[in-house]
Amino acid sequence: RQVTSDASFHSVSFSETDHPKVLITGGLGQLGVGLAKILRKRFGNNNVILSDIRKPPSHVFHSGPFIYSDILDYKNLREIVVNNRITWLVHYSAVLSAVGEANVQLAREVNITGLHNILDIAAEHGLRLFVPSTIGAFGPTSPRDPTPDLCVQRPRTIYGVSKVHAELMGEYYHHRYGLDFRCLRYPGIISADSQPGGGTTDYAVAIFHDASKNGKFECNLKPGTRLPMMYIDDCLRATLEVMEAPTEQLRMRTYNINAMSFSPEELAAEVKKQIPDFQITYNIDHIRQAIADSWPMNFDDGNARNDWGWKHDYDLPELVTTMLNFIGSDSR
Ligand code: AKB
Repeated sequence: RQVTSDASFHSVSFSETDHPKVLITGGLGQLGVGLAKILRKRFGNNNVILSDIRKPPSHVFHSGPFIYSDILDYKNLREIVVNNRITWLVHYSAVLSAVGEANVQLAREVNITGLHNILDIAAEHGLRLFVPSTIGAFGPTSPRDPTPDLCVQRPRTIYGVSKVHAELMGEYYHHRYGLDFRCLRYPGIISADSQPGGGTTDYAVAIFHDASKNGKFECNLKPGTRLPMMYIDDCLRATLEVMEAPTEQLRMRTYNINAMSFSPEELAAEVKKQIPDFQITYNIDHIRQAIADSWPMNFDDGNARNDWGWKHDYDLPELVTTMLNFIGSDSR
């Protein structure tokens, strides 16, 4: 706060430092545009900058600040942080699980080298840094039902390895340099108006589009493959909440968050309640199946609930109703 005064009265006006100035990397992925929307509502349109290396669609370009930023280009990143007086950085650039297995070099570059740039810039400029981790940071030797925050983490994907690396590096920078690092392990995120790209949980988004358009869906995971999942609104709210949480509430710097767990056959049964003719068939993608079989089935997020009050709004029935309504109204 800045206290301003003139001859006749004292008034308190809010300086720009009352609101964080946020940069979101990887802003054109599944989550960036949605996060920008809720952060802009809270902190003002001009205080939230979306960035990516791709050209934004016109509705994104016209809805608020957008800039080119390549996380592999340290100088470019530093220039953006300095010129825009950034105070919070949300680091959404990442190559996801299935695409990572098809292109290990790219995943290593973006998810590990890119993260090093982000950590150094954030530490150098005193930023509050959010980096998402994932259920994919666990592996076949982790307890899978449920998976607690602290347990064996030996993932078998480059995506998972890079995310364990991000968790450990962020926590190391926090302890060593005082970096305000905050990290949530997301489950599979389900969204209607943005597409995931190259993940193992993507089927749980595609099913709604195909069910709504064609009344059928070919699933690339086996019927009984149970994975933790969350509706995007819960995920974005959790992200804002952990970013705003007072430091003293954060007993840890990396938390599991969860909403529900289901398998393709359970999801299909719920869709069928609203589209009775809906048919699901299975054509297994063996790479994705092996990944899913090594991931948590249920996710224990008790620490997030106790420490900073995490609570999800959407269970499976609300998720299905919301998704089908959204997609249905969009195509009408
Ligand atoms: C993926 O499937 O790779 C992601 C994730 C769960 O991190 N959606």
